Amino acid sequence: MLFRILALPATVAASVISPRSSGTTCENPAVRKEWRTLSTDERNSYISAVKCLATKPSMLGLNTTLYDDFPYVHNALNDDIHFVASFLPWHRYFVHIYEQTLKDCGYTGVAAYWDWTLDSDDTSKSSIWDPITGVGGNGSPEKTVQIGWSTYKCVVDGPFKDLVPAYVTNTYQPHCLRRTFNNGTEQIGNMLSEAYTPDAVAKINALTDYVNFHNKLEGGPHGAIHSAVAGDMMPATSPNGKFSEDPETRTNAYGGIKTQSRPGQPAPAEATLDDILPMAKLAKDIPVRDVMSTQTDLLCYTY
Ligand SMILES: [Cu+2]
Repeated sequence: MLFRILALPATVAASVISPRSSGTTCENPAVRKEWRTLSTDERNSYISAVKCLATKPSMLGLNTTLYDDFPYVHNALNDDIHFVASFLPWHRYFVHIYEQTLKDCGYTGVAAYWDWTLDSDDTSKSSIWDPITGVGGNGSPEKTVQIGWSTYKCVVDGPFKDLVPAYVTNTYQPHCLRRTFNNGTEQIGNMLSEAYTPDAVAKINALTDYVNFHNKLEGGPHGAIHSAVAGDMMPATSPNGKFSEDPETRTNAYGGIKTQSRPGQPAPAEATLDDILPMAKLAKDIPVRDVMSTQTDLLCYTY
């Protein structure tokens, strides 16, 4: 998925807003699985469904594929959904829509995620990059693509080596799937893993203030993994948004800035649970409060 590093906004005090009095239930939540715990059949089924998306027409009326709708919408809304309060609920809903769309393409399994902490000892050697059991490896210097002024390395092995993503921005620009493992330098090194060791992530999960939690998560492990894999990032879901260790008090903890803060502009409004998550026609726009719990009819999943 496309990602651009943005400046962190000034921290704004969190407000805890009264919870939703909801009658919805979720009797049989889907249990999302870490990639390595999927069986061979489950992995193959997931990969086939992702490839299937790339054979179906856009649901947005674009001339590109259903697969491309996701990076397209993510990029189109980039400034509305990053470094703002709605970062977590928006991405939670986005992953849900992605999961539903995979099901429409024949996937019968649960959403898969990659637990980065398991690989933080040596991320570049992770089995997630295996050409057979994973999603293929680092880009190769043998096959590159020129985009603008830059040259990028293409993924040449694994199930997505022939994928042709259409967008880098929102302009049609078909290209190979790109990855350039890095440590913030020319070196692969430890791929910025200090930001997503089990210890680093546990410290963030222990934060009880929503704004602090969200800023540290987005700016820390989330930003590090995007930067360290680089290129187009990987077409898999991720386990962001797990702020549920203490559901009684934390499920409806929400607050912070509604829009990005910009120098010279008035201070952004305070975010509320009634704010609408824009989905740019990918799905229905819904209020933040509808995705604060994963145990509802709408989402109905757990980890
Ligand atoms: Cu994003």
